[in-house]
Amino acid sequence: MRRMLVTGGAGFIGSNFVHDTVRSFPEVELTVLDLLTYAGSQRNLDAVSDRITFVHGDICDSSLVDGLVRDTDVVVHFAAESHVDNSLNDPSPFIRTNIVGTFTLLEAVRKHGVRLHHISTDEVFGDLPLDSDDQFTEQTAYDPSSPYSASKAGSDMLVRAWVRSYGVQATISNCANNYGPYQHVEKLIPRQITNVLLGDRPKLYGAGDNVREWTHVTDHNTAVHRIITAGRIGETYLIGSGDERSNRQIVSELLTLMNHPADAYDHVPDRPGHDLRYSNNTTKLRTELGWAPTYDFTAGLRATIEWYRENSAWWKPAKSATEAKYKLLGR
Ligand code: NAD
Ligand code: TDX
Repeated sequence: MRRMLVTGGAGFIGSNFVHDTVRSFPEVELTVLDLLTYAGSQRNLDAVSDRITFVHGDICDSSLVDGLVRDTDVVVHFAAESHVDNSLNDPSPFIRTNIVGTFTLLEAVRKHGVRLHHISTDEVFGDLPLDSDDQFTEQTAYDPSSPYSASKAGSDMLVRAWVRSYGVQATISNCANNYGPYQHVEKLIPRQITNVLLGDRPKLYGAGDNVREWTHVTDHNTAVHRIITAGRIGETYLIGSGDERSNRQIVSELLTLMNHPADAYDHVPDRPGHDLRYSNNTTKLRTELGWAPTYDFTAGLRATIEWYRENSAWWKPAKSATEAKYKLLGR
């Protein structure tokens, strides 16, 4: 698999994946296809611009996608509308990009016999009770809550159907919440770090009891590389670190790391349909493919805070528009 097409490679996880691939697999010829929506920036790829081919375009553009897929050995599909709050506000781009875009890629890989790895989320399974040790597994029934997770569930179902009916060579991974450099300031951790850096207070939805499992983006991408090289075709793999925290714990921890009182946050109205808890059982990935996360959460959070402190020129242009959107939503 010498030639790799990465969709959504100018976004958060995709750009980290491109950086990691250039570093760890220098023999791979990388092409990035990205529409550069509000969530993507070519600047995220500045450090590797001489090592990749960048194509500005839409995964729903079937002739563009067909030509790119024809000339590749593997497609790693990150491109998506990724933010739950945006999907609640306006679901239409989620249906288009996440469902029609994935369909467009599937038709191209089917035609050209190209391997596909589809990046998905644990949100397709719905949520787990707060006061339990329950976990999602690869067998958990899909039960999405938001337009975002429903559109991702739809895309996963298309991939499964194309594997079964057309013999497409595809794998799927469902990861829990990621954190790390280059994450858009709309997401929980960057939003609160940048609020504190600007002298504003973190904003917790509702009581802040909802629990997420936090995986460093590099650990996620290491798992993706393992699946591309050693995963079994047609299989789904769950990815997650095991580091579960309530949103209140996250915000308190980052306030403490930034030398502020641990309770210097505000409560804001809750997200409609807010999933309570996510937790992935990663036994399959660990035992079959020998993957294990390497990041300690507190060390990873500290490094992420430093990254945002040192890269204000990267996030400041998006910050005021993002907060204006939240203001309209009352959050
Ligand atoms: P992101 O929003 O940061 O980046 C998405 C990228 O896709 C952007 O560069 C954007 O320009 C591009 N894009 C959007 N629509 C496009 C289109 N029609 N054609 C081409 N490119 C388009 O997202 P992210 O957080 O990096 O998530 C990447 C993938 O990982 C998504 O599929 C998401 O569902 C999944 N995921 C994310 C997380 C997380 O915590 N962020 C966790 C699990 C899974
Ligand atoms: O300001 C905030 N305050 C707050 O309490 C924001 C932005 C979020 N939250 C809460 C909502 C969630 O319980 O924090 C939690 C995390 O929120 P997000 O960062 O919006 O992530 P989430 O909705 O959990 O989804 C993320 O993980 C799964 C990604 O955005 C998805 O793309 C991925 O599939």
